[in-house]
Amino acid sequence: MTPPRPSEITPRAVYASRRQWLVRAGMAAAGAWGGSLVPGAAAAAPATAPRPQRLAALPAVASTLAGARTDEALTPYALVSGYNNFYEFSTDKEEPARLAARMRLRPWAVQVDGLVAKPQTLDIDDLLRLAPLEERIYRLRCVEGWSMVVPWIGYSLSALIERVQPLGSAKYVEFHSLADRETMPGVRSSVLLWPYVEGLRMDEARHPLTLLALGLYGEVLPPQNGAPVRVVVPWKYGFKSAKSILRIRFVERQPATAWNVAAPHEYGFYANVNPDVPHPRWSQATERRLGQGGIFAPRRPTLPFNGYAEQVGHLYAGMDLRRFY
Ligand SMILES: Nc1nc2c(c(=O)[nH]1)N[C@H]1C(S)=C(S)[C@@H](COP(=O)(O)O)O[C@H]1N2
Ligand SMILES: [Mo]
Repeated sequence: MTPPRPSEITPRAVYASRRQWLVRAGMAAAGAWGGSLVPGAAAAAPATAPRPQRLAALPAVASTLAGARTDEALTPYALVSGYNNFYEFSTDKEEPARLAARMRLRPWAVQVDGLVAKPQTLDIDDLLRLAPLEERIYRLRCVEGWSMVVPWIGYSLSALIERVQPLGSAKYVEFHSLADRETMPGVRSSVLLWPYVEGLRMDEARHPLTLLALGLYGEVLPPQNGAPVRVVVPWKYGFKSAKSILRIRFVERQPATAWNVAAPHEYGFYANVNPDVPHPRWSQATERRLGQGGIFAPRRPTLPFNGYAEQVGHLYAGMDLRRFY
């Protein structure tokens, strides 16, 4: 008998109880869910009710990395998976949850190439086996002024980077998302150039907090959150965290990234969360935490580097963060 491939392992009984605990812990701390906050999401089941459909369980150990835990309340699963930015499907927040169900997630392979000694193509089973899966609770701050707290599952992108052995000439990493006209209606619109491309400087990509995410809340990623594999860069605005990645390319020059190309004066390449640098059309000084208190709840102050300054501030020593926004 051959051992099951990692993607086939679904020890539900073991993990379900833990997941329920996670959900309950989040809800208890979050208090009553402000249904008025996200009108469309109100149609979805509240996070306390059992979800009719469970995704495959993805066991992980709690990360011990500095910055990967928080006492803050988790954003309820219903909001994490019901209020999404995924422009390949729609510019609406509630539609991706419905439309992304059409995505074809298998087979899926990520091409890792460019300036590396060992270019390779890794399928999802390869990625699930590449390093031990950790649960990391990160804040995600959208440039639009809302934030959430998510128990992601994955491992440091650096594990994959070590595997392909970048050449000295590799200074940046590019992430290319799926752009499938058959299943993604938004790709027919010209709101962005497709595929969605994001990028990081090499030291940012290698920082241990930069997560290659394969799941959340104890399960594989819901399609609308960027299944089957995405990055999560917690100190940057959410748009840096590219979803549904097909290619990771190591390059010499700073990549042309989707939002930077679409509106260079509004969205910089670095996109570090910075309360002192307003977006040209609105302040970035405060944010609204999804699921907490509705639209009348006081906004909370946004922290430099989204609260991860201690871990990542040194990456930008000497840089003018008003110029490199
Ligand atoms: N491919 C792709 N990646 C993407 C986006 C997108 O539209 N397409 N939206 C970004 C933005 S603006 C945010 S805030 C986060 C939202 O992630 P979530 O839906 O899991 O909360 O995904 C980012 N990654
Ligand atoms: Mo965003």
